[in-house]
Amino acid sequence: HDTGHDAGHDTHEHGPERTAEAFREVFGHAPAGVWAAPGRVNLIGEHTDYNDGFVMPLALPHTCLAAVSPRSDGVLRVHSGDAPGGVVELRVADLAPFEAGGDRGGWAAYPAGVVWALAEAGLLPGSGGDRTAGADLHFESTVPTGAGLSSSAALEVVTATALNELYGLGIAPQRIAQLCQRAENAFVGVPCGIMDQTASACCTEGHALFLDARDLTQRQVPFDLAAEGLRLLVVDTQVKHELGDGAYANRRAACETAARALGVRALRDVPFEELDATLAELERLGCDAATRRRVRHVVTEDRRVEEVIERLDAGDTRSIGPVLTAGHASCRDDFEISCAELDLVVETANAAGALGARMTGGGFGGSAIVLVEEADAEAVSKSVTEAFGAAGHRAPRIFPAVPSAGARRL
Ligand code: GAF
Repeated sequence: HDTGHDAGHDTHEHGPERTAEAFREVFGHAPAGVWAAPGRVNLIGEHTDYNDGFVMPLALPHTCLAAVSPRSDGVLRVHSGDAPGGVVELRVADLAPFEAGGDRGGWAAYPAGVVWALAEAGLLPGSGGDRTAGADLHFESTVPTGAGLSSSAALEVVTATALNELYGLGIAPQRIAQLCQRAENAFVGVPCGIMDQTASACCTEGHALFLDARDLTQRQVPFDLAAEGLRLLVVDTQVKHELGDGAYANRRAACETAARALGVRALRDVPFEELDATLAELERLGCDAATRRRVRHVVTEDRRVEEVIERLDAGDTRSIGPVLTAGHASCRDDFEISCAELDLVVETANAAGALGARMTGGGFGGSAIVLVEEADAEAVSKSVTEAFGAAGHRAPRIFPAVPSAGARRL
């Protein structure tokens, strides 16, 4: 199912009943319920979240499902229908962050990290001293992995959402996202921002989510593409370049260094109108050219998010196309996080009549998004697939990004 024009495998073939049944087969008893949390694409606002800036993701119909039952013996048992290795059994009291540079423990580190973060925050029953809360969890995901579509955030958020409800913790969705980010930063050891977890926890059907990553205020922005005869395609290049992980931390460090040099809390505090003066000041301060390009990306990208919102608010959805493409150029030339495959998607799609296109997510492979007239979707997809063939790349997976619901019980 991983070549050509893929339908996207957004629906779990046998639904929550199948996931519950698989849970029963693995653990020998029925789950208390089944929860879902989606993957995401980001419409605009890349590498702005950890600069306290703006992002605008939307949830995909692709979800991670979790069948879950609580335990009262402090034991955590996790099992994945998508990964080999059987049941991983851990004691909640023994959970500890992985050593820097060490083995991150594979997929199980994500749900384990969430349980650790809940315990660390004193939210798990018994987590004060005698930790008694535990859980059995079985996961099945349709979020493509390694495709920059936030399969890990979906895994984290579905875990937190299920435990929140099972233990009656009363944690609001945005706080769930923060706990999941804490798990990923401190337990798994990935220095991500807050966007992906927020998208998975807080998105709603038919909307893109505008998030201010500083004060965490949100706005659901109507984004009903079908009603306007438009389509947003996801093009999963199916490549993941090795330098990705280190480069993310490196870009983040460059942004933080520049903010410190400028004496601001984060690059969010550099007004777009003062960009040129700021870049000149950074040069005077001895800041290298690459770092100055990183700053230019972040400041112009925040402005592009505002521009996209203004255009959507004005009901002018088609006009966001060139803003998306400008965002790609900035990711490619200033932030330097694109790659040949992503550039090829954007160039080919635009040449074939798309309204705009850009890479989405962290970069160095993964996925691009393409905004097209519904009538042109087939032709544009075909052009991209053919261009990949001609360039000797593996065929991409192409499917529509239908703005879908955030985490929920099924
Ligand atoms: C990854 C991170 F997890 C996000 O926090 C964000 O920084 C994104 O890359 C880039 O916009 O998905």
